[in-house]
Amino acid sequence: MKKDQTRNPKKSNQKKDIYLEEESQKGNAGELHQMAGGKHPDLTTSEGVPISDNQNSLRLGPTGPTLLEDFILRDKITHFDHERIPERIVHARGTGAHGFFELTESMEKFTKAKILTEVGVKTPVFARISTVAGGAGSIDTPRDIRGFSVKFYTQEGNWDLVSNNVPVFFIQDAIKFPDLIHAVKMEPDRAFPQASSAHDTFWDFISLTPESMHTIMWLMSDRTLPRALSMIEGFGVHSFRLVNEENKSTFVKFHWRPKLGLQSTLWDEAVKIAGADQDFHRRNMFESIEAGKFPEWELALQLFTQEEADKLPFDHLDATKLIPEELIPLKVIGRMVLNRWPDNFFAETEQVAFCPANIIPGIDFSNDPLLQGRLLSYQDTQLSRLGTVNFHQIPINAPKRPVDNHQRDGQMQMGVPKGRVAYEPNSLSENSPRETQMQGFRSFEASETGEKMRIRSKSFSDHYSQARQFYISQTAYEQAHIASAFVFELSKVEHLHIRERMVSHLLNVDDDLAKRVAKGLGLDKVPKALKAEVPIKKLDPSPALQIIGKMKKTLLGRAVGILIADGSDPEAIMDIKKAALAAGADVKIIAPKVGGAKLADGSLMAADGQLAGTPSVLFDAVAIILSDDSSKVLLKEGAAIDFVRDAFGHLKAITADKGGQVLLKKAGVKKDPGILEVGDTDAFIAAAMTRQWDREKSVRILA
Ligand code: HDE
Repeated sequence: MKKDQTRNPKKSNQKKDIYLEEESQKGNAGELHQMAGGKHPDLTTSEGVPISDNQNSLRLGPTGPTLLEDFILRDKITHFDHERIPERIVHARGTGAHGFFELTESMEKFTKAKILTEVGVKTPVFARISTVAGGAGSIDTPRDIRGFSVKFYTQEGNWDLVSNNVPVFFIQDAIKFPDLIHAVKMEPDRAFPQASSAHDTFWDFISLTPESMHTIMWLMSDRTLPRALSMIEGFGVHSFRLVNEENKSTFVKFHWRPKLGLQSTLWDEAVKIAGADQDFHRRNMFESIEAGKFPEWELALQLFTQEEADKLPFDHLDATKLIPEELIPLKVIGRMVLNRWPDNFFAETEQVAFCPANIIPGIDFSNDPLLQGRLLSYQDTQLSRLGTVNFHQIPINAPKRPVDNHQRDGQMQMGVPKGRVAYEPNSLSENSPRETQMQGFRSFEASETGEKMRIRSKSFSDHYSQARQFYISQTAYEQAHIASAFVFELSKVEHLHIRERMVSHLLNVDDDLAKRVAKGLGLDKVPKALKAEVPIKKLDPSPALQIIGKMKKTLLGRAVGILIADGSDPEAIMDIKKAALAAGADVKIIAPKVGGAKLADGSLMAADGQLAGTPSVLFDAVAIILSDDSSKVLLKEGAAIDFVRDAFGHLKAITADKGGQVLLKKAGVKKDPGILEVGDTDAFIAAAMTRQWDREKSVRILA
């Protein structure tokens, strides 16, 4: 309540008392209003007419029919009926926040874009992070690529960097996009599965599309199971151009790198989080921003010339390829901080309209055929989603520099242009807008020749070398997760020939991977490798492609859960809580009752969550502090046993006192470096900063 008042600091209404007097005629609604308290502005219709009764429609006598003339009812219901707009065809589920971008190193040598040359200037941004396949109301944690869009409101107009959390894409030509999306979305005859790639149509399409093999490796990796939105990387995918004052162009790939480090969940954990908290990522972003722990990323560039591009062992214009950091290093040039939650989800996060074609002087496109198709698609989709050519006037989309041109009218026109002149050139107006030859946007002058044809470049033909490179770059733990993800997804595929065809592709990626998947699928015999279009290269491993290698040993942005009950030891609780808070973690107390627990010293400790609704999947490490009596009671509580068993199964650090050990025993927890006794707090905090990867082979059979 308090927060809402600070967010909506509107002046109070003097006529409130008359309103409240009449409330008495409305049954207990009037009483409830008085209980709600506060000073409120007039409630009005959309036309601004004050409303006297918002509880009852106009009817003929107390039990008579409702009257058609009730314009107040019709205004309210009609508006409600039209509240939804079409959700995005892809990336419908998203979470957005405001913030700023700050340049730390000038890129003047490469670009004239002010946002990339003026060090220290803070440019406002709005970022939206999304899943791809599910609808707007779907869960936050499916196995899926995450979209990562940023709108920079620069002094030279809006620049949109519309990225994903993996650096490559499934297809090489935009014309295949509708097929890809139709294949992954719920199957049209049965309308399921929602937000899942584990079904026949997806793998049918993929197994017939060799160019998707590299991205499929990323999709099956833990990259698509992020721990938090603030722990993902972002990649612009395509090569773009930076263009400097001398009109010299340098190719660029954009990367976002999370300050909290990269981190993912395990598959079993992600599945259980979906049950515990469908809004796990959205809630985490909201709570981090409310707590002043602002998500932050570095912006880094890979810069290269045409000559350097010519020496790469693949075509950089092919969106199924990445440039390993080991070949072209990343240059960190700035940071983005998200520090303000939107005031209204619909007005901002839902209505924001990103478009890769929104670029500014000093930035330009490359010929990547996927990017070229995107330049058309986003504008077009906004027209159907937002319904009018004037969507750029919606506050979240409006540039923060003046907009002036001769475009006029259209549905939902909000501006009131003055004057007689709406064309150019003209001699009737002295202050109508004119082109600015020098500062205005000029496309990079690239010379292009060629035959007009529907053709794919031969330089795009290698579909397996980088897929193989990705796989061999991973740690053994991550390789096992990838193999198991293939087994899980393909086991949901009903058609045997699709499963077999996928294994035939995997033989071109890595023999061992293919055999593990074949075994996991129970295939009688391993099918033959499909014929690759061009010889597969033995590229060197790139450790930068791992997640485990990029995790940071930190508790910042992470959470520790402490399970307590009546009789728990207050000192043990406070010792762990203090140490975890000092390390930067959030700490939550979980108890069998939300009202809290009466501790050994007789004090009442409030709970942040009730045991059944706050499972350990919501935390990165847990402590179990229980009296002997409470532990006996909790031995009969499945939620308590699962709390411990899942923390163990998800490779988390666990500390427990004598009472807690009783639960550990019942849950089958075996001693390892991540299982600690209460009192050894430093060791617990150190173990909480990572996962016990070696434990995994003892808790599940991976492919
Ligand atoms: Fe998108 N994509 N896309 N995409 N995309 C959309 O635009 C499209 C691609 C990405 O938070 C749509 O506003 C085509 C690559 C993000 O609002 C649509 C192709 C990358 C978002 C569209 C691609 C992306 C979208 C749907 C193949 C990473 C969410 C709603 C040529 C670099 C934006 C909308 C937000 C959204 C088309 C491929 C990222 C239909 C045709 C590659 C992050 O226009």
